[in-house]
Amino acid sequence: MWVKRKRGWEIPERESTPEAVFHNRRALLKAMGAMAAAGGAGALAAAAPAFADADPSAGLYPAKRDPKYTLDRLVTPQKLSTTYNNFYEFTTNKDVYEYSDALKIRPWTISIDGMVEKPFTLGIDDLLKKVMLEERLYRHRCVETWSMAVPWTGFPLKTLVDMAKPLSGAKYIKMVTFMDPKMASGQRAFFYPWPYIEGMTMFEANNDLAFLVTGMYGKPVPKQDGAPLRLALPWKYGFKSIKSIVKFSFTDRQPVSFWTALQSNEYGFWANVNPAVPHPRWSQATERELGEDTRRPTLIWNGYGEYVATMYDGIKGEQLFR
Ligand SMILES: Nc1nc2c(c(=O)[nH]1)N[C@H]1C(S)=C(S)[C@@H](COP(=O)(O)O)O[C@H]1N2
Ligand SMILES: [Mo]
Repeated sequence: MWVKRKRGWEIPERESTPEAVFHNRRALLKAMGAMAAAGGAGALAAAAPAFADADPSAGLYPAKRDPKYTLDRLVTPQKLSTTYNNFYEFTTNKDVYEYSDALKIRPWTISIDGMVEKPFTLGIDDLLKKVMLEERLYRHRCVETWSMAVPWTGFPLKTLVDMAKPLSGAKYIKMVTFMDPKMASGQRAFFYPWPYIEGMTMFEANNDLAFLVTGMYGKPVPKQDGAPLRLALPWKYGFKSIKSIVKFSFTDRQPVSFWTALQSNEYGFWANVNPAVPHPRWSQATERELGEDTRRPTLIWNGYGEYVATMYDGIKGEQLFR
């Protein structure tokens, strides 16, 4: 796929959610007073046709940007990051947005179970009431060598870990995507180990950078990008950032992910970004930023070493970069 960047999309990172839009939307919401959910969503949809879905959480966006997370490149045009996707539940091609409308995002129940004080479930809108949303600019590096830089909205994964009250023996979190082959045609392909699963250590989950995403570009996250709840682990290859999560299980056993189950010699548990360690079938030295025509060098830990590198100091004899 090739898309030429349009001039109008070349916005500096600080303007990706312009103040003006922020204030206008606030004013709009205020003017509507104690608006009915449907009316509010309708008004927002009118203001943002690309996200014209009646989403009951629409009024929570945009959230305040956390200035700690900066980029070394322009924000990827929304048009590109929402039309070039990986979401095998719907298609193995990049035009996921053509199919992902089928994803039903309400009601959406999330289970927290395994090695926790007391397992529980909660709806996405209840979860959204319990957390403080913020916006972060993050880079994303797919193992296939394309990359992007996006303004995610969400909350630290650590917030959910704290809510879950894990037992001291819990060493990992296993995360699971919805399973509904009637809704998601890709899940009818029996040779894939559905449902999509990912995992990380508790140490990684509590890292500042580990972020649960509910929004993108100052609006609820679109279906093709993993609505209503997906992960962003920017120092790891993109496949670790599991979409449309329905379950978090705390465990003392290293989870086997979807990709590891499918092809363990190519996709391992750690999957940290490293330009010096090639994929068995291609180099990881450079990347193609969506919308750009020259490739960039890939950075170790995808440029996030200052946040994450020390977590791996004690880990010896493991394939940390695949
Ligand atoms: N459930 C699920 N999560 C998933 C995937 C998937 O196919 N299914 N693809 C992964 C891959 S390979 C990448 S690169 C990112 C892509 O996220 P994006 O489409 O929002 O850019 O999602 C990850 N999460
Ligand atoms: Mo990916």
